Amino acid sequence: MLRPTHGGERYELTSPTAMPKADGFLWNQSMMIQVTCRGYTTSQFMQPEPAKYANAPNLEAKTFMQPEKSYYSHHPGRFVYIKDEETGRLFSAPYEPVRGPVDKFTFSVGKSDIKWEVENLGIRVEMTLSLPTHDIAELWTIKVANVSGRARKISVYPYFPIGNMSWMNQCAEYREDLGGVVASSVTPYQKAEDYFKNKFFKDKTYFLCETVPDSWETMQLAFEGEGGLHDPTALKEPVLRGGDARYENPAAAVQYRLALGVEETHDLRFLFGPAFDDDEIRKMKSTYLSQGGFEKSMRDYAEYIHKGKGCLQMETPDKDLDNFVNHWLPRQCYYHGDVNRLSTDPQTRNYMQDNMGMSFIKPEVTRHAILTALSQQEPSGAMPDGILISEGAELKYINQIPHTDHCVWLPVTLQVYLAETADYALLQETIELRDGSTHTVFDGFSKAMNWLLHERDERGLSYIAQGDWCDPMNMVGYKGKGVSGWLTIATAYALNLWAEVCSEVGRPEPAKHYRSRAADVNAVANTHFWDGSWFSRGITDDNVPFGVQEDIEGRIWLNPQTWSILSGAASKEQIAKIMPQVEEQLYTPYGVAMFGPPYSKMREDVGRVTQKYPGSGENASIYNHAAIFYIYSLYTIGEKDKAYELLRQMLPGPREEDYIQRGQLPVYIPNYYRGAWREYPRTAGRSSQLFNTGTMPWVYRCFVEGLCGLRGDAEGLVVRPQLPSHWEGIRVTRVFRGATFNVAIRRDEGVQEVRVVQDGKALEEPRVTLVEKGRTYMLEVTVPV
Ligand code: CEZ
Repeated sequence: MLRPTHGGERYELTSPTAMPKADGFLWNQSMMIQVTCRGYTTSQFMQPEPAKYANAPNLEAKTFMQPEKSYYSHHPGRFVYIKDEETGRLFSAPYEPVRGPVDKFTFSVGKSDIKWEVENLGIRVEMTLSLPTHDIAELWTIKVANVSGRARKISVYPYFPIGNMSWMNQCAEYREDLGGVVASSVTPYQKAEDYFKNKFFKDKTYFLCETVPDSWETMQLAFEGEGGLHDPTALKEPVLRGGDARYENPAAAVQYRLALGVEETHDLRFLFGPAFDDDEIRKMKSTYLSQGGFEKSMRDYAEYIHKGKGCLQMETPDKDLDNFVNHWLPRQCYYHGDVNRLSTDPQTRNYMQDNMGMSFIKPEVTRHAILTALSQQEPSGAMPDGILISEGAELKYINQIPHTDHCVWLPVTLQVYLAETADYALLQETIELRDGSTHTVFDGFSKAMNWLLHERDERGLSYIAQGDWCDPMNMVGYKGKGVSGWLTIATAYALNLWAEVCSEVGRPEPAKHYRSRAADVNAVANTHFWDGSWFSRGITDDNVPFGVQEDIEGRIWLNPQTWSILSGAASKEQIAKIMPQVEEQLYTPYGVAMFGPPYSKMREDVGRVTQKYPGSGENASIYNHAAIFYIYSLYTIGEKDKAYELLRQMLPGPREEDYIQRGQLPVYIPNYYRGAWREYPRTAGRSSQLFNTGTMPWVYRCFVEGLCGLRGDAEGLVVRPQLPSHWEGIRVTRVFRGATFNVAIRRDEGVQEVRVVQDGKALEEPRVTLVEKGRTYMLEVTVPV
């Protein structure tokens, strides 16, 4: 039903019904598209805010990308109907809208294209979707083949609904001069000043045909008629009516009447996308809409995607895991770091972490992001809720709600960047702030740390305001008093990380200062948050501790435990108490839950998080971002088996039941899998299908630094692998500071500690120093059993 193919370059699913929401996504710096195996599609482009060129048939609310999207029969999608002209029988590819059984089905997700192969009624349809590298458009190839062994007469009808473009103005017609359907609209607005903003919007949607069709229809209702989408009325006639749409929902439907000999094939190419005017449409057509244009574009795009291949390839006994790490993990990290989730004002914590992942792919991007973020720091040292990354951008949605954790992510990101690059010169760069004043990166970091220290109550606990890492935890501290257990502990961690950098750059005084402040913070965290067997999540405005033994819901939260391991707030003895509690209360067959038990109703002193559906979103799902923090912390204390076990659960499969339960291909990690495993086992494990998540850089980090143990420091590459104990050995190729390391790691009963032989010579300590750019190193590593 599901398998990797082409050496792991693709994943194929051979059923359209087993995992109906299974999907793939493509992106470039101006757009993204997510398509399901059945042909439903969500696409958007930036102008500069996200906009659509294929819409739902009703008025859609504008929002950010949501988890667990529902698809319905009229959902936007890209479809092809095939009609047997001799019998009148119909089917559609990929599967919707006809939904009839098909003889053969393959949905094949590649890194730079998505394909389907569908066979029915003796006709094979191959559909391929690709994107340009820079422009906004979809490149579609539709190939039909007669595999029935006799001559056939068929009609091929691509059907690309355009939906409700605007309540002010929308229409469509077939344009012979341009060679396709062009729908036009006016983005609705009311304020006069918006007219000037919207004036240059790409308000047209075009569907261009390389081969002139025999007929067309541009009005959705006329196409569908009374028959419904599974049996459209227009397809009953020999040809489409050639109608226009006048303030009616547009659709692009065209017909090709083909006579196909035995084994004969026919290739069709289409271009679908938004444009400002006819000139732009003409330009897109001449650039792309030809066999040569498609081939060139697909080569360029594949090259662009290939630039995100990352710094780690591994060969382990776990082939499915290798496949993910070698192919799909860097791709998803690259997506986040390269386009910042296609947002103009990414949340500061997301911006930092998405760019932290770029350290493993294109570290210069991380560097740039650190500088950009710091240039928006406030004079107080506070970081804003979002970072504005395009002209005219404004803080929207969640970025209008005050969250107090943003400064924490600065040293977290810096640590990964420095480990990868040792670029300590970054700290001496001068930053110009919004008010025109300047300071160095070093000072910016210190101010951010001072701000974290300042924003604490008389007990020394960090205020939460209307949220910390947990966005919807908005009512713990909205009256100004509530404090976050996690943030207090995370502050200690951030201070320690920063202290470490201070020492590395020869600044012992601040190093000492921040280290001792971190110790103070850890101490107060212990006084106020240690609840006997775990750390609580916080104390509300009304001085009520929560995430404690007495709580029936929201009793134990993962983040404070994780970060207490990282910050040093938890002693060895405490960790020994915490871990069994996490296992008992939070482990599920699909990974570790973010907290438990789920809230079943609003808790007004915790907030919106308690109103999410139990087991979904932040309400006690297996929220992978929180899970990966925990896994990372396990690697920092050498818990390699537990870390591996949880890391493995982050991926769907490899058992078939697991794939079906999660409903997702292992080509990305979603932001969550449903939790509430005890309460609602039927839905537990189900993927959110949302590929936007801060999880990815940490997953990368867990493989690089944890499992493979190949982390950089100021002098070179430290070797400290942490293989799960049932593995004999692995092979790794690690690209690091321009050099390539071919590493063979194996277990050996004879060694007490990690030993490294570099190009035949035993090293005194497990670290390669003076790494030379361009050189290839061979390392033989033995690790104790
Ligand atoms: O958003 C994510 C945020 O992008 O939720 C994380 C947070 O750390 C990330 O920065 C945990 O709260 O209800 C909400 O507002 C939610 O917070 C969501 O928007 C959530 C989405 O699932 C998007 O990924």
